[in-house]
Amino acid sequence: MFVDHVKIYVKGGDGGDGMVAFRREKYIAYGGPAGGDGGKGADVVFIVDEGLRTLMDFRYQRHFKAPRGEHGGSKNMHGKNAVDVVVKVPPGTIVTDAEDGRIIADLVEHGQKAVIAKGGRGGRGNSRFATPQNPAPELSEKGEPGVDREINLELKVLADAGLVGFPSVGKSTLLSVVSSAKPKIADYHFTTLVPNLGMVETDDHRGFVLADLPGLIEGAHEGVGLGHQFLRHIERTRVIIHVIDMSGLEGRDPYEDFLTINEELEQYNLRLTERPQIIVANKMDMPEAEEKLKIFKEKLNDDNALIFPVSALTRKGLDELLHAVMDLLEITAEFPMHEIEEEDKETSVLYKHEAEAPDFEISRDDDGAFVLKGYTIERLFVMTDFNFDQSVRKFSRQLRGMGVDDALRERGAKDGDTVRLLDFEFEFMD
Ligand SMILES: Nc1nc2c(ncn2[C@@H]2O[C@H](COP(=O)(O)OP(=O)(O)OP(=O)(O)O)[C@@H](O)[C@H]2O)c(=O)[nH]1
Ligand SMILES: [Mg+2]
Repeated sequence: MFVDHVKIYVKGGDGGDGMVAFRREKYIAYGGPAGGDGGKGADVVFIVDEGLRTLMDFRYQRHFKAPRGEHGGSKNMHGKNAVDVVVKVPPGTIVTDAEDGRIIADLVEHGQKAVIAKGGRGGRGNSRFATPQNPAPELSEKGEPGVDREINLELKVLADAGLVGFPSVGKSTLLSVVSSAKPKIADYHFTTLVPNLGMVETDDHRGFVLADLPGLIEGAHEGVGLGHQFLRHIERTRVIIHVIDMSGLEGRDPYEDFLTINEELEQYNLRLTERPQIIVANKMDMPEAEEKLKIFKEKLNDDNALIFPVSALTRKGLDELLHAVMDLLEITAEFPMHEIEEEDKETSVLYKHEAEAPDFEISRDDDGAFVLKGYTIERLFVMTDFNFDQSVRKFSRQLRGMGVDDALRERGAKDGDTVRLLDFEFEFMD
């Protein structure tokens, strides 16, 4: 089964909690703080494995949760960092955020890696909060929650050249005779339902990857036939091989076919028509083909067009065709698909929460309570250990520093009003 689209859920591991502990030593009445930091939560990491060809495995496993870091211990013991969860994906996998469609990673080469859901850092133990004013703090942080999100995986086959044309013109037959691929071949339309890939080796030992696509018909861009859905697989191809049935056996005019398919490629707005095209006049073994080819060339009236008369059945003309494709590939630059910005490339992962969102937002509940929301403020909240007064005091200082108090006052909050944050409620104090 060819699975080229799937939505999954990923979550980085939470960081381990920091600890509150004190040294206990003989003859020392009050030992200093000795609570260790929590370990880092694991990342969910994707790695390209060229042995994979589809996203089928994701059909059965759609949740990937990385383990949390170990909690910090006494005697300043640092909690262990959790081991990353590594997930294999096929080359050509594009990862986007399911919420806003933004590209998280574009995984192309074998061994290429990207962190898809970052684990949280460990909370700091009380040793780290010691100051001359507060040498024995009863205060520690909980671990930072790992990033979680829904993502879409999309597979785009990585072919150098793609076969396009009407159904039954012989695209699959062509692929089957120039590579070891074994696509289904039959004399009815839409035999090919999903793309097939083949590795082609020319007799002078050059090679390229060739994709055979389901046939196109007029109106494909409006969803007629199999529609455009598979054209995205040739977005990355550098050369388009346009196959035309020159036998005229199905009663269509080869030149009209040529125009129709090009119009469909044009309608699919990924600049497919800007790529070099090689025209394959197939089924030249048939009686009417020579005459039809002559008429085709007259109508086309383009001396620069690359036209190769072949017969996929008798294999005539194939070497010349393959050499021409190879020559063209060698001088055609890769087609840039989407410009991932330079700075993004470096990490290949975006943390939009951290990057863009405001620290907090205020709204009102039906009962008049003020509600605080936002990634930064919620993270601060979940990292606070409310069992310790000092932690609670630190939390309220941090809120004040963020401008929460002022903002609440501006929204009309009065002494004693209720303020909500996640599942926590407190009174506003002016
Ligand atoms: N006479 C002749 N018949 C051919 C040639 N190439 C392919 N055919 C026949 O044309 C029919 C369709 O071939 P396919 O390779 O399945 O065509 P396709 O373009 O892949 O068709 P779809 O997958 O339906 O889009 C089959 O019956 C083939 O045997 C050729 O060079 N000469
Ligand atoms: Mg086919």
